Amino acid sequence: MKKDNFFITTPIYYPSGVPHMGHAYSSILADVFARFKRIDNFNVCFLTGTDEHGLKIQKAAERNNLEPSVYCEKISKVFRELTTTLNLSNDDFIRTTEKRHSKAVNELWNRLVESGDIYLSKYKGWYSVSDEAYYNSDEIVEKDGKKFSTFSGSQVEWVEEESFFFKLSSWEKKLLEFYEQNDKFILPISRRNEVINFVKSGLKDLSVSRTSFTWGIKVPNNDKHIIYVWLDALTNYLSALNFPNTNHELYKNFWPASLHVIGKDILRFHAIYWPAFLLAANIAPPIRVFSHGWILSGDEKMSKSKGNILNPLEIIDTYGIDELRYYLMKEVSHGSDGSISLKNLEECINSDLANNYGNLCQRVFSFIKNNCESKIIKTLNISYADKKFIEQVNLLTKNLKHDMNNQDLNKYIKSVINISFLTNKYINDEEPWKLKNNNKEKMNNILHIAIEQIAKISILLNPIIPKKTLKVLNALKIDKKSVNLDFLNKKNILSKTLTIGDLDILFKKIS
Ligand code: ME8
Repeated sequence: MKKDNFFITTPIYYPSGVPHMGHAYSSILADVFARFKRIDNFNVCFLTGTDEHGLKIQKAAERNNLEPSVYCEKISKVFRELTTTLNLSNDDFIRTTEKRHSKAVNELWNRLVESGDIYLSKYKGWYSVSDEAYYNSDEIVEKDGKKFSTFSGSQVEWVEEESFFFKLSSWEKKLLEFYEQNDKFILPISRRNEVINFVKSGLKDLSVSRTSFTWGIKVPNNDKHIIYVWLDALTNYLSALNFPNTNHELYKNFWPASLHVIGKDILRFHAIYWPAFLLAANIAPPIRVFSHGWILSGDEKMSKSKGNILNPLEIIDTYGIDELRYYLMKEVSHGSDGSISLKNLEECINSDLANNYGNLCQRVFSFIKNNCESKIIKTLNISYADKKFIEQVNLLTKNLKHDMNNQDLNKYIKSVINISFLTNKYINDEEPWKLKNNNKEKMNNILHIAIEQIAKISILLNPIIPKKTLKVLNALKIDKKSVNLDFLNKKNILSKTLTIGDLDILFKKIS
């Protein structure tokens, strides 16, 4: 059967400092969606990478006394290593300093020139190097003689220079029509409304080249101008698919992108500029932009400039990668901001992983090992209590695909962990240990029903905690190929006669 294609991306990261929890969060979130689509039998392409041009990076290189290319090589490697540390399943890692990328950017630029959407003029206004963004005067506040963006809090500087402009203003109406026709182009809905209101308030033409520095892609046939880093960076989503070779398999299979996962700070670029560039260049816009909130430390965005970073690497060393992945996905509400702390992390590991899912696996596996020589056979029909339990589980699995397909991961996790809770309860209520001497058949049945749920829960949690769930699935002799969602169509996963392997402690309780 031919699989449907799904192209999912993370933002490409600025290699301007060490990776922090915000980066980890954005990447893991996209990874969970990518892994889910794979077990839902989609042909997935998952892309991440580094955004290496522009003044921000040039300045970071200067601070480190390195040539920008040498600096980028070094820091991009750190981000590439992060993909392994976070156990990301990305299929590609793109760098905007690669040739395949500049080729695509050049082509996009030329198309915009040909369509008459680019003209030469002069930019006079505010610019934030830290955001690589232009701001209107009504988005600026003054504090201690310095100017800041009200949107991001970053310092801005006044810029006056010759610049090419993109006719963004002429795309206002078409963008509004596009949002109207594609009502799930921007999720969550609150962000969609924000974007629509911003566009309705009027769009100004966008400066898309700079002349005051050199680190970037040159405007074709013009050595003086460097292409605006956001026009450059956004194009990575196309260059990874071999654009402008639109006959290439990757491009044919995966464009338009199914899902760009991004933070709310870069929503304007993805939900306004990006579709406008693409529409102007006669390229289909992506299907969806999902904008997540910020990870906060206390009440503030976690960021290097604010010095309030929880280091993901240290947390992984102490608690484990699956533990961090689960915590970030469960605790941070994906549409809005979320505050994280070590205390909450430990509570979450104990309550959901150690006491709930981990305990369920451990108690059932060790019971079967100790009382049934690791072998169980299901012979009886299901009882009324079994039926009731299974119905409850089915109710909880009913909307799981829908939740994931709407990026409602919080709801998804809540349902799955509830199945684990119910399975623990089922065992408590059914008390298989009391049947050891007088009704082995019934005891086998109960254990089989419980372990079938463990298999289901492990598959459902696999996109979030891939390492630990694979341990359980291996012990159940479920091979990688069989880790998929086919069981949601009412199929049982395990055979009636079952021999299980050993399972070590999955999650240590933190005291
Ligand atoms: O924006 N909480 O790169 P970046 C949650 N190069 N997410 C956070 C965060 C926080 N505290 N801090 C950062 C860029 N992020 C551009 C992207 S794409 C064509 C170019 C998220 O390294 C942020 O929202 O500054 C963004 O989605 C991602 O990390 C990369 O941020």
